[in-house]
Amino acid sequence: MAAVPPGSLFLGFDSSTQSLKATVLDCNLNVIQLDQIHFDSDLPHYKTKDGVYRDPSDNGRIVSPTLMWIEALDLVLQRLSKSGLDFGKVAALSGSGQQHGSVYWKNGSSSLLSSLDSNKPLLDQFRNAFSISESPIWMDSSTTAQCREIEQAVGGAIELARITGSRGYERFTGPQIKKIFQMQPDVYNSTERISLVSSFMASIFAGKYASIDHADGAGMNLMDIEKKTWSKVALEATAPGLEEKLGALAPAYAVVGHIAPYFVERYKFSKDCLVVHWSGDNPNSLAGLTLSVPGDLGISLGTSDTVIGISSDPKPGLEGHVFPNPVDTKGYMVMLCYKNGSLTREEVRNSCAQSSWETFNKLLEQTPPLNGGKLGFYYKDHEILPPLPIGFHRYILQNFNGASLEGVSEQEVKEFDPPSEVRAIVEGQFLSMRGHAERFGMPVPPKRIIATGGASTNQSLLKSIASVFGCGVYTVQRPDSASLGAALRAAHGWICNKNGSFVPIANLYSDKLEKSSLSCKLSASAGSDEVASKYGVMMKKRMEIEKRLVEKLGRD
Ligand code: XUL
Repeated sequence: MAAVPPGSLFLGFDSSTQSLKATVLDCNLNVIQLDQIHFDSDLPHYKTKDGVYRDPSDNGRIVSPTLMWIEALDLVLQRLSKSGLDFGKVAALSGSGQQHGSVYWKNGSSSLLSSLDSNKPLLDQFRNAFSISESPIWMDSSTTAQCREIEQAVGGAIELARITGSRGYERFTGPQIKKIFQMQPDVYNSTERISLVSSFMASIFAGKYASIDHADGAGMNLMDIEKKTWSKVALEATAPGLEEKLGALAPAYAVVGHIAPYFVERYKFSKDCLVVHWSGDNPNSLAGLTLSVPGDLGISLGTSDTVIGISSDPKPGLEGHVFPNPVDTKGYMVMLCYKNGSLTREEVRNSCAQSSWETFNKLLEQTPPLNGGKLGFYYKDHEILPPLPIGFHRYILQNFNGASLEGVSEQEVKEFDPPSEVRAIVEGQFLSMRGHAERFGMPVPPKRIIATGGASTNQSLLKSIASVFGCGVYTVQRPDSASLGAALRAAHGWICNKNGSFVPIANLYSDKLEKSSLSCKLSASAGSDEVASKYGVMMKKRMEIEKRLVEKLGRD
């Protein structure tokens, strides 16, 4: 295996919903520098709220300004440079993008990409590069009709899941493209290339269109997950002439090319610096958490909450998603995704805990596990899993003792007292994860859970996960596993490239995991088996109520 030259650095980015982060790893895989641009506060002129625009005139339409991501890129590089990073030492860079979001390059933009003027900021040069200035993102839920049309055209929801790893989902890029093709055919026709957020950012660094990688490509309802090629039937069901606009797919560990002269001249990168394909945030987190054992579950608590695991024989169905593993040639990752994550916890914190996490945690700790049978469903935004509209629903279970559901009935109530409300949202979110993970065939109980994402620094939340799932909860040193994973993947891509063929990622860290920034530690010990078993009973009731809510209120 090629050795990394001493002193080399690897740079990873995470272009997420609310921010652009950067993580720098040294050749011993230790984080030596971090920076972050927060869209709302660092780039206030875009007037985003939580990094997005919610369009009140179009039910469920949620977008972000594409140029904001470009301006953030110049800004984060300036900050890294000011804090002393020697870009000349970066051997390779890669990144993570919020999954599913898409960028529409106007006809003629490829020549623009390859001829950037290093005397000018990126923003000035890309102002006219896009046929759509507001990128649809993963929070969008305005494409239910397109999802059903695509499912029908390929032979049903199950068939679409069998081919592409997921049934039709509103936020997935295929339905988003279909909506644009149907509503704005001129815009579609004036688009020469469609990128995901991940391949869009990689394209800027490489100065040419970068491929969509297999892992993020699986989040589009367009890729055949077994063959790792575009699925003809899904393409045809979506829009004409689409394959040409998407370009070829590539493995996440492959190299796009050398960094563009713009960055060599403006930021003093070495011209040998490699740009490794970017991928989605969840695939990058899988890499950053070094998830490699089928009994491990990753839980990411961020703008979205996700549950991720690995599998060699996944069974795509009507729930959950299957993506190729970004750091393996054969395996897959399985995932559940919730739209109501941190922003919804924050809303309950603001209404019940004086906008303070400290108070929120106190209220959580002062209430007993199982919350005296109180169960809540909290959707500040249209939820993905289950597919329910905005709304809060609260129930009290009568005659609930945790042993069985015999004689247990539920009574709907309008509100809970603040401490119960806090416990109800937390337990509700984790019970839903446990219930759906079990139904999707993920390991329950898991051998261990590795938690990540901004809210994984909250010890009270970690304790609740441990007691709902009945297993130990581990954390890595840094909660931002997506940008850490991207930096690690940059190193992986560099090694694969120098080696001339794929190298298992574990070869990079097998002898130094404990001493590197990738090591994880036990943060909350497993709760008691008795409590976990009672949660199991409560979870069954929750799944029953959820089914009824979906029948009554759900999309589809
Ligand atoms: C995954 C999903 C979210 C976004 C958040 O399917 O929609 O987790 O990737 O950035």
